[in-house]
Amino acid sequence: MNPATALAAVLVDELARCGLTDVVLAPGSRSTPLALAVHADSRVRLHVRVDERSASFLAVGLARRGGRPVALICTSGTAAANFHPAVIEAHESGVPLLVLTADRPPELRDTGASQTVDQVKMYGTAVRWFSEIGVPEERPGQVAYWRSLACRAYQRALGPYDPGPVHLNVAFREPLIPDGDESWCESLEGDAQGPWVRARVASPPVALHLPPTRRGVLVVGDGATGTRRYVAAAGMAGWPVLSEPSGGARYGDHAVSAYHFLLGTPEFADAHRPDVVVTLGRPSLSRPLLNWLRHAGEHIVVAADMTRWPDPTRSATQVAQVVEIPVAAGDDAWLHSWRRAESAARGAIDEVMDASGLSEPRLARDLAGTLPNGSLLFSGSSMPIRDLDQAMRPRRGLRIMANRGAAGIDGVVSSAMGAALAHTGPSYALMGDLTFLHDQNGLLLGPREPRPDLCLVVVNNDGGGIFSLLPQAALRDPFERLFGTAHGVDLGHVAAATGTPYTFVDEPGRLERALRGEGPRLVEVRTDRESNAMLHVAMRDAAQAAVRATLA
Ligand code: TPP
Repeated sequence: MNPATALAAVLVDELARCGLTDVVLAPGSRSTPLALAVHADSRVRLHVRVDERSASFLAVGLARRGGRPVALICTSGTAAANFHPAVIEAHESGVPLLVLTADRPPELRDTGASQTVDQVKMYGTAVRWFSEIGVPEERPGQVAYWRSLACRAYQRALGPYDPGPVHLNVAFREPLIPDGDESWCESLEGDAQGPWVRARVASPPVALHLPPTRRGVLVVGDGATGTRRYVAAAGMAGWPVLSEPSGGARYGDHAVSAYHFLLGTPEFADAHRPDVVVTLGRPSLSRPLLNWLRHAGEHIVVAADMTRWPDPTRSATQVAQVVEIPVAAGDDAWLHSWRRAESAARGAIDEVMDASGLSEPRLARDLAGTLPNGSLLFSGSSMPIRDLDQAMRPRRGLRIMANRGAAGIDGVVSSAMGAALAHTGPSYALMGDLTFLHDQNGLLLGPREPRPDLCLVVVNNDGGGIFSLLPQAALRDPFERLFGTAHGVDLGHVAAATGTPYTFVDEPGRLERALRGEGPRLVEVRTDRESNAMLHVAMRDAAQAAVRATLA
C-alpha cells in the first residue's frame, strides 16, 4: 500500500470511530486519497459539492444542526482559501468542523508548482487547533501517531469546552491513487473497542447563586445552550423571558416577544429597570435591547465554557458558567406589567401587518406561525432574522437557526441545505434576494447527492432592503448604487437553471400552499424596499403608542 492511501484510510477510519457521520468533499486531485477513503467507508454519509465556499457552508449547516463535528475536504490551493468564510462563521458560532486540506509535499512548496499556496495556519486565529500532519511514510509508529492525532482533532472540534473548527493540513506525495499490494510495515488496524484515545471530560462547574428577586429578566440570544433549565427557573421566579428567534426560548407564558418595541419606548424602558438580567448566548439583533442592557442593575453573562464573554455592551458585572435563579417571594406585578405591554404592542403591530398585504414582517410572522411542529427554519441575516425577531409570535415546536456568528450574507443557501440534511422533519429557509444570489451555487446538487427536504423562501425586494432602514438611506443620490444595489435578476430563471421547483406568491392566503412540496424548492415573495421601510416606522409608532397607553 502506498503511504498516501494508508494515511487517508487510517485517518477516515479513526474519525469514524470517534463518531464522525458526515463528510463534505469538493473535488480535486491532491485530495484523492481522502476522497477514496471516505467514499469507501459506509459509516459516513458523503456530500460532494463543486464550489468550496458552498461545500464549507453546507458543513456548517450540518454541524450546527447535528451538534457533531463534520469533516470538510478539499484539494490544495485557492480551494482551501474558499473555506475561509465558513471557518470564520464556525469559529464565531462555536460550530465543530474538521477541515482537512490536501497539500503538496514540502519539496514542491514555494517553487512555482501548480496549485500550491501557503496553507500552514491559513485560517489564523479562527481555528481551535492546527496541525501539519507531515507527509506520510511507511515506518513503524506512524499509525499510532495518525490515530492519536485524529482523536485529538475530533475531540478538540467537539468540545465540550469551546467547540469550533480544527484544521489539519494533509500533505500527500504521489502516487495518489492505490497501487501495489496491501502490505504495510505494521498493523493499520484501529482499536476494536472504539477510538484509539478516549477523552474524559471534566466535572460540572460550580453554580453562581443569585439573591432572590422578582425584578429580574432572562435574555436569550443566538448560540444559547441549556436554555430549557433557565426558562423554567425564570418562570418560577416570575421573570419575563426575552428571546431572539434563534435563542430557542420564545415560548410559554413568560415570553415577551415584542421586547424590541417595549424597550424602544423610552417611558417603558425607564420604568422597567431590573435588579438583575441574566443573558444566555449572544443577543445582537435589537438596538433597544442592547441600549437597555447598558442600564440594567446587575448584568450576568452566562458563558458556559468561559472561553468567550458575549458582552458587546460591556455591561456585564459577572461572568459565570452556571447560574441558579432562585424562587423569590412577592407578587407578579413586574411580570404583569411586561405582559400587558407585550399584548398591547403585539396587537398594535399585528394590526399594522394585517393591513400590509404580503409584506416582509408579515411574511416572517406568518411563516413562523404556519410551519408544522418539528420544523426547522433557517434564517438569513439582514432583515429576515430581524423581522422574525420583531414580528414572530411565541410558539413551541419550531427550531430557528441562523449564521449569526459572523452574520454574513454568504453561504446561507448551503448552510440551510446542510442544516436540513441533519434535521429530521421538514425544513424551511427565509432569506433576502442578495443573500440568495450570493450563494446560488448552493443549489448545485449532483444527482447522487443526499437531497434535503428544504423550502427556500426568498424575499425579493431587488437589493439590500436593510439599508433603507439605516441612516445611509438619507444619502439620496448615491444610495441606490452604493447600498440599494438593485440587480433585476429573475429568480425563476435562477431556479430553472438548476431544475429547482419554483413558486411565486403574492398573497398572504397563498403562502401555506406554496410551501408544500418535497426536496429543495424555491418560493419567491416580491416586496418593495421603500414601502417596507415605511411599514417598519408604522409598526414602531403603533407599538410605542400602545405600550405608552399601558403605563398610564
Ligand atoms: N457581505 C457579506 C458576506 N456579509 C454581509 N453581511 C455584507 C456583505 C453586508 N450586508 C449586510 S445586509 C446586506 C449586505 C450586503 C444586504 C442584504 O440584502 P438581502 O439579502 O436582499 O436582504 P434584505 O436586506 O433585503 O433583507
